[in-house]
Amino acid sequence: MSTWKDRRVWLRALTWDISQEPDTPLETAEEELKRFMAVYQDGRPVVLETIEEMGESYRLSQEDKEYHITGGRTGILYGAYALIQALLLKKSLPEGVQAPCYPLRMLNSWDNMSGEIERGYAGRSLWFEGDAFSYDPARIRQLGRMLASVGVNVISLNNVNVHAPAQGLTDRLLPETAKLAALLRPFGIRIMLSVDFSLPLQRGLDTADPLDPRVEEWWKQLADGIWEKIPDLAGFLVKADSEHRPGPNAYGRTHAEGANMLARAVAPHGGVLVWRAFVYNCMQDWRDSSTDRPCAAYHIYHPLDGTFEENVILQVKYGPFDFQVREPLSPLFFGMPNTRLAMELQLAQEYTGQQIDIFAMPPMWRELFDDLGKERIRAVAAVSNLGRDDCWTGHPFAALNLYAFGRFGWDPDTEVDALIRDWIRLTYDFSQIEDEDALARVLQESRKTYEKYTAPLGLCWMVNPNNHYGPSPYGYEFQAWGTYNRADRNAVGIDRTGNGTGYTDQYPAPLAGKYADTDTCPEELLLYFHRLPYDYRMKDGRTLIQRIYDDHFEGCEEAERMQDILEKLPLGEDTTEVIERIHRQTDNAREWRDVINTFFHRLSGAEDEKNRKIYD
Ligand code: GCV
Repeated sequence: MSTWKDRRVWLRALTWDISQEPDTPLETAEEELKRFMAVYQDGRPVVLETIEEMGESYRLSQEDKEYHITGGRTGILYGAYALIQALLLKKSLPEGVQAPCYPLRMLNSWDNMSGEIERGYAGRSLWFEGDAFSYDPARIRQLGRMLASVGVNVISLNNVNVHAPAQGLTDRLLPETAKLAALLRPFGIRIMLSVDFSLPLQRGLDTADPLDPRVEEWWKQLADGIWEKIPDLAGFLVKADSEHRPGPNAYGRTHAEGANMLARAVAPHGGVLVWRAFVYNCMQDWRDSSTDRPCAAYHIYHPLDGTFEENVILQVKYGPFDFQVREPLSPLFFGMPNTRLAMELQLAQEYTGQQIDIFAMPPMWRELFDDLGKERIRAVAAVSNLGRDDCWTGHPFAALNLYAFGRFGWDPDTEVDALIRDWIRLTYDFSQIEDEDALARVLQESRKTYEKYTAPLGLCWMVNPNNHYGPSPYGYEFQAWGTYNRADRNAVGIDRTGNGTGYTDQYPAPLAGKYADTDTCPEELLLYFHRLPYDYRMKDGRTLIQRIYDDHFEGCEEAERMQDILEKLPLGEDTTEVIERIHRQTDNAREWRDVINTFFHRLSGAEDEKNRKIYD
């Protein structure tokens, strides 16, 4: 028996332990359907037919007396979960062949082997503790179900900041790494490992120079050994020359030279080399206003477009800063047409409420994908929000973000309201449609609310340094991280147009112009791109400072209204957790409102037109 409480997460009818230890996705599909149909009882058997060439795709059909699933090796399992969800949601079966938009749909865990998770808000690691593997296999299979049921197909196990103990995953602990991979394999999930670029140095070589043939040979041998034990390992994930991690720059080599050397080592095994583009100067002098962090990645990578090996994937965070509440798409998505790109999202709510405050991400992703156009990327990745807590995601509602990530990876045209409602219906037993409507509205609006009471208009970074929760308007202002608002008594923001840091010029023509002009720049991003005086007139005639005050008062009121709504909802076993967290959220919202409003009031001296309470 497992010791954790079996919370339904979203497939509420699938509450059994998957104790049969299936060997293949087909066996998993058979087992899940057998059990589900015993509960569902519509009397129709399910006929499964595997057609290897269909890969991850599937087709569902319903005959008079039976259901049919035709699919490839993993497609058959995706088909099984799709059938179960359609029946649970009382939806008609999808027509025609269903295939994922992106072949790689990756979850990145930032788990340290100590058991701590960097930026983890749902308890400790699901598989590491005390510098060793430590897990309940039944829970790992539940994880497999959860991910496979929405089509996630790769999970990286260890933090991209590879600390010393995790280096053992590729040698001393390799047999155990392989065991965990075997547990996830029947769910069509392949594992990936984060590796340290300087690993050859730790293991006896005197260099990690990517152009030294000994280094390339060393990585080849390492890869051969790993793939011998884990033949379907998805690949390596690398954070190099980023926030003090080692990388090719130490040897005067480019990121392409570094990534390509590793890519050649993993290529014979069909592996990919995922190279993160999160590179900037984290030792900046705040006095230096000519260096602008959002410009950094484009400067480094744009000239390298077209020079990466076929199996390199450049993983780019959605915005050029770092998972802020609102950012424009990174210009790299438009400036690397000859490079395979992955868009990196962050389910872990580092800057978005830490799984205490509600922040449903699908509305934000809808905007990102609409701006992006789905063809510009080849893969999606998301930093995991999972942990050992009973409900997996800290806040029970945060499970929506993982569910939605899988759905977007499969189909980036996913419609948000329908998706949110599917998740609600798979998770809660509401008998009144009003309750579903109320929760759907809370989730839909949650990001706007959070944005209003924290740092609206693209301001970013007014968080407490280090832990990134709660307000601190000058917290990062005199630091080395390159994240400044430069608020003074007259104005706030940074001019990132051609007259300023030139950042807007990194975008292609229509976008560059749109962002550079205050008239056409989306208001939500105004202070991301522009430095403006407090008496600047917004489109609706309000002054900028009034808009800042209004947003903070409104955001806080909205959070308080959310609390009233949630207190009346029949959330079953999630009630205590949700109520406890919404109280913390409203406290947080009040703190943000008062700190930010007071900050700008003191600087600008401008009074609130509505005479609400702003502290001196
Ligand atoms: C894993 C931000 C986070 C770090 C994280 C880093 C990254 O800076 O605060 O915790 O490190 O992003 O994405 O590599």
